[in-house]
Amino acid sequence: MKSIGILGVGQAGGNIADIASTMGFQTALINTNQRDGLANTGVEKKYFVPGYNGAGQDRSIGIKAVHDNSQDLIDFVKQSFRNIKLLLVAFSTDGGTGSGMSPLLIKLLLDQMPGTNIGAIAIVPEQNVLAGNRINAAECIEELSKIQQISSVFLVDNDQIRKLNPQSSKQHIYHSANHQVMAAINHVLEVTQKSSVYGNFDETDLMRILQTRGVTIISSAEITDAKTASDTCSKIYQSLENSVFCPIESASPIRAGLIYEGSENMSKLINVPSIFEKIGEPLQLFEGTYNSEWDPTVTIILAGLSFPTNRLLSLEQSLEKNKDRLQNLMKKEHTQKYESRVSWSYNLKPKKQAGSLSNERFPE
Ligand SMILES: Nc1nc2c(ncn2[C@@H]2O[C@H](COP(=O)(O)OP(=O)(O)OP(=O)(O)O)[C@@H](O)[C@H]2O)c(=O)[nH]1
Ligand SMILES: [Mg+2]
Repeated sequence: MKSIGILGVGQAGGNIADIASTMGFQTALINTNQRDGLANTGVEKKYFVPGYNGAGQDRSIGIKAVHDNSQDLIDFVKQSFRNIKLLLVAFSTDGGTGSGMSPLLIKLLLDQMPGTNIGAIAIVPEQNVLAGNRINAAECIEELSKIQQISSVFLVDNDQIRKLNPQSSKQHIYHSANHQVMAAINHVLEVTQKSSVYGNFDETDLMRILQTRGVTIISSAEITDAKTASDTCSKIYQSLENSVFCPIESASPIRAGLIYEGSENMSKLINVPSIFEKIGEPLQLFEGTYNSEWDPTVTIILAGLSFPTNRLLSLEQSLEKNKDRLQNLMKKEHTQKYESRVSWSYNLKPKKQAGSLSNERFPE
């Protein structure tokens, strides 16, 4: 049984939980919309919030759904996962259900499941989403970043997939992002089950890293073509740049993991100080070295990173730029009306037909 559980909230969260099920993770999902959740056939345990039919991108509906059903939600989560060391709550930050429910739900679960570490897999939307989605994402990420006891937050960046495949369909971007994040987490968890005489990276090491509060990123670099230690460093940086996660912006991991799988010969090209020269030396580093005949690969886990201000600023900037127009749009919803230029003609209608609905425009 894997020691990490995946709880999907909302449609994107359910899709991630679905993929996690195929990899053997314990999974469950929560949604306000039954139809969305039922499509995730790989996930057996499902909770549909009674009386709701989606949140229509309105975070306050997601928040209310948690407030009104908190005990049932907590019971559902407790019953759904057995002996896990880390629960990752997966959701998109820019819809209504996952974005509204998840930060509050994580806070409740941290209170009610004291022995379990709880982190998040939060999806950051593409650049081309509209204002309402950007507002949701900004609010959700701010709330998430303020949770005191939270473990790793993985920020899955849909834009990263778009960057590498500009012509892709939305479905392809979503599927690819979901698959890559779960494959990355699955890979580091599976490494902890292998044994090595050279240096084991065990489950305690992994949990120590993933318990760290802040943003976490995992990436793997294949180093077959590397000739020097500096080539290896470049390949690692490149893999961090192109991973499914928001790229790192500031050199400040608190804890890190470095896993090498490959031939002994190639392992000579790994120079730890030079790898961390640019990234910044962490407080603790957990290493694992595994001999294998596969292509030599270096996997790096960086935890305790800061939230990527520039990436999030790029989401917020267009709101800032259009502030007046957006405020006017909001005002318009309540003030707009149509004034006919032929209102003088209303008096021409015969009085009798006005019936009981006659109003001041049609005085008796
Ligand atoms: N990576 C990824 N992103 C997704 C997926 N599905 C939706 N998204 C993203 O999530 C946003 C929509 O969020 P949903 O998860 O559908 O929203 P929800 O939580 O179900 O909330 P409501 O539909 O408003 O009730 C989109 O704008 C995308 O950014 C997915 O499967 N994978
Ligand atoms: Mg939905």
